[in-house]
Amino acid sequence: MSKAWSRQSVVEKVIGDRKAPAREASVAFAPANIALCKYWGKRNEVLNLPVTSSLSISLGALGSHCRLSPCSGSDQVTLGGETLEGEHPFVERIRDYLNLFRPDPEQSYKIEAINTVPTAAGFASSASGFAALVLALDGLHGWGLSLRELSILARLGSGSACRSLWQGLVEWHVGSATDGMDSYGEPLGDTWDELRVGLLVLEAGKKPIGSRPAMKRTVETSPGYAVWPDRVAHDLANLKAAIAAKDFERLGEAAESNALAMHATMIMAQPPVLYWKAASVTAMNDVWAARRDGVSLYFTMDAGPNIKLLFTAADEAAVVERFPALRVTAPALRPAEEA
Ligand code: 2P0
Repeated sequence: MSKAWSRQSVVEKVIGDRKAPAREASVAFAPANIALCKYWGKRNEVLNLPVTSSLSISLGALGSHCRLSPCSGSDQVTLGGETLEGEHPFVERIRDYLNLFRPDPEQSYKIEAINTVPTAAGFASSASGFAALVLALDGLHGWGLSLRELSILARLGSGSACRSLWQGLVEWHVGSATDGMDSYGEPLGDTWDELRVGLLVLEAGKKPIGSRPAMKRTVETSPGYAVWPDRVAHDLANLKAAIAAKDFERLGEAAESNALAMHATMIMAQPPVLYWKAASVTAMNDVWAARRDGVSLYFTMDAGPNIKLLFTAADEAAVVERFPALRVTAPALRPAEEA
């Protein structure tokens, strides 16, 4: 039988015996990312190893800033300048993650995080948050790890965080190793300056179920999940071909269809998972109406009621006219190393 890897043993394998003295503080930023081909389902829940590969686009300046410094007593976490109580679920999740990295058990950290993604509106911040935290840890401890190694560590905090180490288009390779050493993000060489992502905030309330339990329930109970790996293989190939050819319609069709297929697997779970609100369905119909009117506009949707619009610079004015509240980002200008 193959060894069941713990997160701690993976961290030890990645960091090895790098032991530089901790610096006084370290700051880092990581962008949020939106998947064009979704990550939905794990083959290993401890290491956040996915059932399939996925492909995302990072959101430029929208993401998480993190300042990390050693402190005494217990860990201290501030978010947007406000101190979070020790029992806050976010603090518990960060503390649990930091336990993997403390040079000695007495070492505590002060984490000052600022999100520039609209978290209250249900846009994912765990991806950029864990990616920024792992970058800050690397800076604080002077490990000098590669972005690929940091991607593996970020995945242990939140799966989609492994795609947030880079700007631009990023593929998360599914991998097959039991320790997950071949399951990390990698930026595509391609850039696409004209691509735009619009964030459409429809509902700011709390979600009925978090994406982690929703994903698990889908894998365990949805008969629709059986078709998901084949759909991903098909959509991923289409997306890559579309990106290589700068064929926006092909990209939009593949991304929209992939998001709907993911939601179809959830709707077939028992009990069903339905994140859509009336406003979500209205927005989908508005997107399809725009397409009938000749605007090249597509949507994608994650584990929440909000919609992300995909279009190109050529249609930006027409899209904003139809969706005046849209927050537009130009996310894929160049790979992160050059940004
Ligand atoms: C994605 N989502 O590819 C998909 C689409 C939500 C819908 O990645 O349990 O917060 O921490 O690995 O990364 C959300 O899942 O889940 C997500 P964990 P994560 O963006």
